[in-house]
Amino acid sequence: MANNKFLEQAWRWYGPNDGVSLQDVKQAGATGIVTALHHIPHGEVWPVADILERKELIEASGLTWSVVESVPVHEAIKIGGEHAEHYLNNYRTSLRNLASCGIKTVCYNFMPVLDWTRTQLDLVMEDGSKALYFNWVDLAVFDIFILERPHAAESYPAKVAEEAKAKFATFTVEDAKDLQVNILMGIPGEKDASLEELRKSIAIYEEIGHAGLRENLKSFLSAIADVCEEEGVKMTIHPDDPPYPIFGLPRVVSNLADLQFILKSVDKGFNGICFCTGSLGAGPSNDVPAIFKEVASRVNFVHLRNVQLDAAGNFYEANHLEGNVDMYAVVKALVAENQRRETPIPFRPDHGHQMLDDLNKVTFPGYSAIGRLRGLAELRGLELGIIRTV
Ligand code: CS2
Ligand code: MN
Repeated sequence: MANNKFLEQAWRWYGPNDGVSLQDVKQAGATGIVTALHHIPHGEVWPVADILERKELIEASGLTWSVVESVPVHEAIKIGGEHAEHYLNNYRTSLRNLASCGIKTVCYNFMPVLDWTRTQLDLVMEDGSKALYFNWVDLAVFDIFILERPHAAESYPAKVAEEAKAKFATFTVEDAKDLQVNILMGIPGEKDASLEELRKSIAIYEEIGHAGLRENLKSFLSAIADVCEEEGVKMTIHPDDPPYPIFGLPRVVSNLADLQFILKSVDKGFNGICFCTGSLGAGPSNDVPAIFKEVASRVNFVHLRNVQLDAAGNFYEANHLEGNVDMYAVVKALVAENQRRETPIPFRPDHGHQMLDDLNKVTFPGYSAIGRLRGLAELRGLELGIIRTV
């Protein structure tokens, strides 16, 4: 059979407060909107009226709300225990409400306390554009000297701990503040974590550990299974970013073994994956195209992004077709999977460089318009090339 089905091109939009308008999104050529009701505190029910209002706004621009990213999983669910039940019920209600409005693909993550973590948000590239960056020494500076986590220094290679000590000695108060802000930064429009909250959570998760967090993820999936099956909701879990433990917090969505464990733990179609190439690609031993092929049938949403790693495991976010992830191989496998689907798989350019006119604007880190527009344009060209030549 000839390849003739195209992926759905999507774009993350943070809602009416996003500096990138829906018209901008149309000009970028995307048709699907990925958004969330960021104004609703984590764990509260998403009311039908709010969902419909957002949906109508999107549709009035001729676009479609194709994926919710994310319905956040409240910390009480991740840590389990007495308050989990209440938030599980709320989550179920939010899913039902979304489904009743026809919105049925939902992204979420199961990272303790922090969403993605970077140490610098404006690393200057050779061409003058700016990228997000993760550096182990900076992470250790924060962990050992700002967060002051007990025994933190022992969890780093001696060389990293030494360099962190030397680096912190040169830090001004402002440097320390900037690093803290970068590391604790949350999703735009949502609240950032605080040092105190992070310290408390670290102690709680120490008790829970890797096995406990896996168990709590399984309980979450089991609790929403009937709602998802009845309503036709597809859940897509986003990988850990970066895909290894930081600050001693457990990670359960970091590699192929984790993904396979999750899919098997509740082995039903609703339990799927948001395949984020940049998050998985930051793991030095993750072969991203190979992982995709193993789990392809359960991938219902895709983030395409690239990372450039160095020998120490530090990484910056590279242009979409550059870096360590073989994007050609990923998109080729994705195109093949998409031919087997009735509805196109949505993908979005996940982050882009701050570049051109966006350098003069205040933008959400990773989510300026022009860098993502470049990424989307390159990716759709790659897809077309693959489709026309295979
Ligand atoms: C996103 C994540 O910007 C990003 O890196 O991919 O923040 C993602 O939205 C969440 O982890 C999914 O819950
Ligand atoms: Mn992602």
